[in-house]
Order: sequence, then structure tokens, then C-alpha cells
Amino acid sequence: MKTNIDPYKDFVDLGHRPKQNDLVCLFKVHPAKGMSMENAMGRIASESSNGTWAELTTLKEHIRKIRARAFSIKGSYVKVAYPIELFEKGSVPQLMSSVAGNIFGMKAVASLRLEDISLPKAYLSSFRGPGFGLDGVYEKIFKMKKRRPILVHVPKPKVGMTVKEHADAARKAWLGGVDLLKDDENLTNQDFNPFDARMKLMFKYRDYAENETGERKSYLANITAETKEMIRRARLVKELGGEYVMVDILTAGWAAAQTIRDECEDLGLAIHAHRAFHAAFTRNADHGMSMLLVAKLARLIGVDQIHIGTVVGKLSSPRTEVLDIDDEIVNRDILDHARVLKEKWEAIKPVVPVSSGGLHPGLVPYVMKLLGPEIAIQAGGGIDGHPNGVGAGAAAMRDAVSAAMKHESLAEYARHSPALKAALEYWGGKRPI
Ligand code: CAP
Ligand code: MG
Repeated sequence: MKTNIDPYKDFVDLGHRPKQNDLVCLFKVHPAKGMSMENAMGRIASESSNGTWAELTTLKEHIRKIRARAFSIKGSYVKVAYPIELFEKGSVPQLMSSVAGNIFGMKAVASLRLEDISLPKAYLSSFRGPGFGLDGVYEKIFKMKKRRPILVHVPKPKVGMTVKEHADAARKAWLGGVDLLKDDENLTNQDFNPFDARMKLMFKYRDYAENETGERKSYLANITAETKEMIRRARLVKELGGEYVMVDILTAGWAAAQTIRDECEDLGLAIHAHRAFHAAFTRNADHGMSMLLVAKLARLIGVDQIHIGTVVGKLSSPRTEVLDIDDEIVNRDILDHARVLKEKWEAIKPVVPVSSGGLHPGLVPYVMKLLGPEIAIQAGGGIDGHPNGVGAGAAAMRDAVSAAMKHESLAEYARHSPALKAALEYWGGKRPI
């Protein structure tokens, strides 16, 4: 029996007000040629909830009741409210299949970008959030009284070094002043550098560096793999005395990230989220999904650290985007503003913002002024490219952090730091591309 309900118009209601438990999505929409905004909105709300192109004989009132409603248009920005019943709690894959699924390919839109999702408490509370979070990382892992940026080194070349070469670079960087050593995103378990052998030597050298310096040192072991293997690798890291794992959360996938979050709850390990692949769908300002939302979902699942950009480094990360992500992952009460929806994070802990990609000592003050001292600053080439080698590179980065903490200029501080002086002479304030 036909219902005589228009399959698309039924999903637009400009007088609708979202209910307390609704999820609200903010989309940037450019309708296809010849398609009105209202018609495009109806199609987006329909396909991302419980509609399709045809008038359905199977549609009943209880089903219609939980349809999405596009309820606001402001220029290219459209808001859609989704009743919570549409979603499986505690599942980011299901959320993504709904509101970030088929709709990007609809002929009704020339382009479509999912900017943000406002999550009600009833949905938010079905996730754990970070186990450590920002305070846990500072207090439990680093036991730092006065918080300064956590300094991270990513040995370069990214891949190709043997276990011994990699661990030697790590040891020099730790001794030079780096807190955390991080595998690169594409270094996992290759023949030239097998995972298990790397772990054994890295933790041995880590312990040595801790003894030598009297400082806490830690290691971000890249466990990215097929999910069962990731779990095995996380267990090995724990067994060898690690505090963290690193996961390429987007190439591994949302489900894998959730699985690892659960495993790390049992193991008591923190999670560093690398965002490799994000720019494939976040970089186009008119199409795809925002990096802000990637970071928000990562906080929801419960990573403890995530990459957010540098503004001045080698990878594209616009200033407003970096600042908005920083706000979203660090604060508890996010206010509605351009392209960002309000959120109350309730009991979900803040995440450590990670600034990385093309950084060297000369850029440290900019990053610290932008994001403050409670961040992780990473450098690969900015340490291994130092003219006097890895140890000097690490010392120069550490001294740049110390200078910025004391609000002293780098040039001034370099008078007592030959390593920093050499770095400044070599790179100055260069912004790599
Ligand atoms: C940095 C890095 C990081 C990127 C990630 C790299 O190395 O290790 O993976 O910074 O970027 O391989 O590029 P360099 P983002 O210090 O040598 O640039 O944080 O933007 O995701
Ligand atoms: Mg890298």
C-alpha cells in the first residue's frame, strides 16, 4: 500500500527543533546543477537515515517517526537532526556508515562535506574515551610537575634502517633530551626491521637512557597491522615494559581503533593516534569530512594523543583548523561557532594535541605560542637533519622548548647552547614545504 509520502520531502522540516537526544550533523552542501538546496537536503537526510529514492510500501509510522530531519539552511551549511534510535551505541563504524556513508556519492550533490556532529550525552556515554588522557600522560607516564611540551623524535629515514640503526638513533635522541621516541607511520614489521626484535632492543635502550639521564623516557611502538596481530603486538609492548602503543587509526580503521582501545584498557597502555590518510578526505574544503570530526571521534573512542597539525610545517593544516581541533580535544565544553557544533564532553577526558611535520628548533616558539605548553612536539628531519647529528638535533629541540618555556628568544638562549646555535644557523625560521 502506497503512503503518498514524498520519499525526499518528508526528510525536510525547517520548523523542526532537534530533541535532546538527537545527534545533529553540520554539512556543507553544494547541490548538483538544477537541484534546489531543499531537494538536496532531503536526499542527504533520507539516504543517511532510513529513506531511499522510492515511495515504499514497507514504510510504517514507527519507522517514519525515527527519520532524520534537515532543519536549518544557512548559505551552504545545512543541519540535520537524527534521532538516537537510528544508531548503535558504542560503534563509530555504524555512525560513519550512516552519516558519512552513501551520501557523498549522491548525484543530487556536486559536493558534500561533513563538518561536525553534535553528540548527546546518551550517545557519548556509550564510549570510554581516553584511559589516560592529557593529565594521565603527564602525571602517570612522565611524572612531570611543571608541564612543558613532550618532545618526540621520529627517526628518519622513515623506513629502511635495521633494528640496530633505528635503536642507535633512538638512544642518541633520548640521551640528547627527547622524551618519547616514535616509530614512523609506515614502519611496522618489515624484513629489514622486524617488530619483535625492534621492541626488544628499543626497550633495552630506553631503560639505559632513563638510567643515564634520570628522566622518564618512553616509546611509541607502531603496532599498526591486521587487528589480531595488533593485539599481539600491544601485549608484547606491555610485556617489555612499554607505556604506549601507536596506531595509524585511519588506515587501520575505526573498528580496529575501538578494538585496540579496549585491549589497552586491560593492558593499561596509552594510545598515540597517527592520522596518516586523513588528508585524502579532509583537505578539500568542499568535500569529504573535517579533520576536526576525525579528532572528535578519536577522543570519543579514547586515544590519548592525536596529530592536529603545525600551521608552519610541511603538511597542510590551516591555523583556524588547528585551533578548532585543539579546543575540541582539550576542553570539556565546546561552544557553537563557525563550522563547529557545541559539545559537552562530560566525563570523557582531554587528549594530548600532537604537532608534527616539518618542525625544527626555529619553529618551536610559534607552535608553543599557538597551542601552549601542554602538547607533544615531534621532529624527524628537524633532529636527524641537524648538521652535527642526532644527539645535537635532540639537544637543539629540547633547548628550543626550554627557551620558549622561559619566554626567552632562541637567539638569546643559543648563546649557551651550541646545538641550538648550529640549528638556527642552518635552518633559521625556514617553513618547509
Ligand atoms: C614527521 C612525520 C609525521 C608527520 C605527520 C612524517 O616527520 O613523522 O608522520 O608529521 O603529519 O613522517 O612526516 P618530519 P601530521 O618531522 O621529518 O617532518 O601530524 O600532519 O599528521
Ligand atoms: Mg611520520
